[in-house]
Amino acid sequence: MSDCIFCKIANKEIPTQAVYEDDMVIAFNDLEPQAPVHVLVIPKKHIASLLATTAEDKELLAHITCEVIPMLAKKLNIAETGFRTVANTGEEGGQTVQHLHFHLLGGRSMQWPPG
Ligand code: D5M
Repeated sequence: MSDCIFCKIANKEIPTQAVYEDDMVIAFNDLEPQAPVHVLVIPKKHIASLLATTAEDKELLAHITCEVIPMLAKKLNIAETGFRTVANTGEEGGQTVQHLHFHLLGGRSMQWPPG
């Protein structure tokens, strides 16, 4: 999508220091970090949110949740102490960027409920 900021990051129109990248995803530091570690993991393919995923995206979603996030948690030294993974969806879910993204937060004690 031409006006999507995360598509621009994924296709390098906006230069970004990637924390991790492969054919399917790119991960980079959040501009407004809410924890000492706050990384966003996004698919390179434009998907508006979790609601817009289809069966075709199963491999991509499994890659993000089962491989990339656990790998990054270990790489960023938050695996042992614990971390939080969040995918805000829709207006009341707090989604502000309409391109699917998983927040990976760690390095401090998290509270519940999240607010
Ligand atoms: O989260 C959207 C998140 O995206 C929010 O934490 C800020 C972050 N953001 C927005 N623009 C950028 C750029 N250019 N680089 C890095 N991070 C960015 P949401 O769950 O949609 O509220």
